Order: sequence, then C-alpha cells, then structure tokens
Amino acid sequence: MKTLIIIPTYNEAGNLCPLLKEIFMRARESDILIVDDNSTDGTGELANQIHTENPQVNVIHRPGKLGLGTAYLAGFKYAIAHNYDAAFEMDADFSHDPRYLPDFLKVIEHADLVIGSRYIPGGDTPSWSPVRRFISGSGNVFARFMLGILIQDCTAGFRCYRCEVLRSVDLDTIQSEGYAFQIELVYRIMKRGFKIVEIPIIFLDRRVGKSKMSHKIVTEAFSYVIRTRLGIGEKMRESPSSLPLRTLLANNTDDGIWANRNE
Ligand SMILES: Nc1nc2c(ncn2[C@@H]2O[C@H](COP(=O)(O)OP(=O)(O)OP(=O)(O)O)[C@@H](O)[C@H]2O)c(=O)[nH]1
Ligand SMILES: [Mg+2]
Repeated sequence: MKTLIIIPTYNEAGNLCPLLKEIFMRARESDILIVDDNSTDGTGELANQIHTENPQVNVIHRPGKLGLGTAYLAGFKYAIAHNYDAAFEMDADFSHDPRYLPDFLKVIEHADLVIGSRYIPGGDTPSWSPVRRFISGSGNVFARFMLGILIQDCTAGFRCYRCEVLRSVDLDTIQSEGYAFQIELVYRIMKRGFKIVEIPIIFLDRRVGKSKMSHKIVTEAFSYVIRTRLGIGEKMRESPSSLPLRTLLANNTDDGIWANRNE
C-alpha cells in the first residue's frame, strides 16, 4: 500500500531530524509530507535540505501560521493528487510515537480509518496533569454522547485514512481546526458507514519545543459539537438525526483492537 505520512510543523526544528529517522526505521516504504507554516526557527529550510537528500520527503510551504486543520487538508489533497492509498496524520513533537506505525500499517489493510486511541485498554496519557486528563476525557465523552459517536477517542490526532475515504468526505467544506477538526472528520466518516478501528497508543508529552495548544481550540470543539447537534448552518446535512438507528456496533476484538462499523 502506497502511504504518505503528513506532518504539520510550526517551529519543530529540534524534533524534525530525529523524528524522520525514527519514522524511516519503522515505516521504510512510506513517504513523508511536511506542511510548514513559515516557522521562525528554520524548520522550513531544514525540511528543504532533507528533501534534497531524500526525495521520499516532500515539503509544502505556506506563508504563515494558518492552523493545523488547513495544514492537514493541504496534505490530504496532496495525497489524493499523488495517488496514495493511505495518509497519516502525525504530530512532529514525538507525542505520536513512531513505534506504532507498523500497527497502523497492518490494521489499515482491513479498515478505512485507523485511530491511535488513548482511551481503550492499552492506551494512556501518563504524563498529563489531572486537569488536562479531565478536559480531554470529558470533551470526548461530550462529543460522543452528543453526536452518537461510539469511537472512544474522537479527538485523537494520530490517524491513518484510506484516501478513498478522504475523497468521499468533501474536504472543501471542512472549516474546523484543532480538536473540532478531528471530531468533524470522524463524525463524517462514521456517517458514511466506513470501517473505523482504534488501536491503543501511549501518548507522551512533546520532547522539545513549545505547545501550540490554546483555549480557543477547546472552545471551538465544544462549539462545533453543539452546532452540529442542533443542526445549525451547513453542518445540517451532517446532523445526527440522519443517522441510522442501528448505526454502530462496538467490538472489543481479541487482539485488543476496537472496531466500530455500520452494519
Ligand atoms: N503547519 C502547521 N502546523 C502546526 C500549527 N499549529 C501546530 N502545528 C503542528 O501540529 C502539531 C501539534 O501541535 P502541538 O503544539 O504539539 O499541539 P498539541 O499536540 O495539540 O498540544 P500539546 O499536547 O501541548 O503538544 C505539531 O507538529 C505542530 O508543530 C499550524 O498552525 N500550522
Ligand atoms: Mg503536541
């Protein structure tokens, strides 16, 4: 399967080289796309230099910090245009440990979307404070309950999509960023009846560099869930009232993988 690992970067110069080295140790055949937003620490130039040494690594440069959601959308469109079979979302800060890549690659052979989940047996967030755990955990419960999503970790950002799934979700109508972006994509994909599988991951804090997390990202996620539940605006087409009643079956399979699918 021809796969692309999309890595959005904003000031990740300290992480980039060690990360790419570890990725190639685990997923030698995959190509990498860095989407850099004119980082001020030289990440973009570093990415160019890596590209000249290794054409398996490509770079999209954008003029300024335009947000994580649009960075992934640019990456997805690149994956579709270049005929990849599957595309990963992966952070540059080592929170998404490359050691899980072989698990994703195995499971995507039989799934449409694979999510690295912190909230199924075997998954964890050991370095988070109780407050951060509470915000993420309650946000997930809220989104799942309001939108009828039976995925345990719908804000997770370590994912592998089949490109045919990305083709089907009308990427141009997605406007969310941050957590809302992840919820919106999983919700749309679930509604179209694709097979979504969660695999456990241990999510660690970034090794070096600064977080770009903000209160705005959390507020946006709550707002997206409420607007979608109420069927406000364009999201009406995606409203939960159009979900088939027997939408999802959650199976905790023998190998510790949770599968959700329309049946
Ligand atoms: N291209 C691009 N990348 C971004 C932008 N904001 C964040 N990123 C990248 O997206 C990934 C996730 O950002 P983080 O700062 O780690 O945010 P987070 O993972 O939600 O928060 P932490 O848990 O605190 O690390 C990293 O690879 C960032 O460099 C942006 O506006 N544009
Ligand atoms: Mg991070």
